[in-house]
Amino acid sequence: MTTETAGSAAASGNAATDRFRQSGKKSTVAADAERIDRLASKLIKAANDIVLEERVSYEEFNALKAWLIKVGEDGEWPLFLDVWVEHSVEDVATDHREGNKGSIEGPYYTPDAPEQASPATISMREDESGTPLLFQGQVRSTDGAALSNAKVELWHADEAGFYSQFAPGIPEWNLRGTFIADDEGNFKIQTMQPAPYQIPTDGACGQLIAAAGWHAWRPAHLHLKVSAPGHELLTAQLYFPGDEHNDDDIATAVKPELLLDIQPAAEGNGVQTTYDFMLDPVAK
Ligand code: MBD
Ligand code: FE
Repeated sequence: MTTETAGSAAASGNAATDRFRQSGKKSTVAADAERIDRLASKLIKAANDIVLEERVSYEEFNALKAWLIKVGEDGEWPLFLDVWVEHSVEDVATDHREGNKGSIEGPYYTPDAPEQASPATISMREDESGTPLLFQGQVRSTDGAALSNAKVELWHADEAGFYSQFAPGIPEWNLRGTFIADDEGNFKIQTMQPAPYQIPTDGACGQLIAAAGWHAWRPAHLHLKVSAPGHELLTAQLYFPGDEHNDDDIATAVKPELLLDIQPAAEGNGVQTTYDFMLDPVAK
């Protein structure tokens, strides 16, 4: 147990770092020296302002250096940036939208999850534990038109708060899938309710959280990418009412519009929820 826990931050961090490298997300932007100068100068100025305002000591400066080195060693740059910065990038990228509010992607998306036509059951272990969750809804355009064959990608943690491909011992596509909605944009997916997620406590990010007296929790959430031809891709997360971390998500990624309405399942055990998505047409 100790060894497993000790290995987990670096293992999931490095998996997230590898995933980023393979994702095709580029490490360069179109070279525009003016823009780079502006952004880098602002970042450097912000750091210097903190040093001067807070009279940062050599001891603190060296602790920062050591910590930044460890963030890289633990592979936790994707985790650090997605937890503490991505929410602002997401706000900027989507504030023109009239359709659904989205939320951050986070570090644990993997593309090309096996495709199934709706209705479907997400890939899970035979003895997957948790509360069965029926997740259904309709994908429409902002003008109200149903989007036939919309695509709903869903990924989330298991009942212990772990993601497949980023924690050991979980089948590759567990609780991950791509679902094709019907002609009316309707989807119906049987899955298992995820648990709240704790940022790994034994890596650099966890060290910062403990040293600062913060908590390491994200509320339980479903991750989604919803798409249809001619429409902007929606990356979102959905949350469960009553979760104690909906109001103090470490990743600042909860929005009121993203709270689900959870009802007892109409058939069988567990719960069900209906959530409709509205996608913005791509601007012409
Ligand atoms: C997660 O599961 C997550 O969604 C984010 C944003 C950051 C860390 C872990
Ligand atoms: Fe997540």
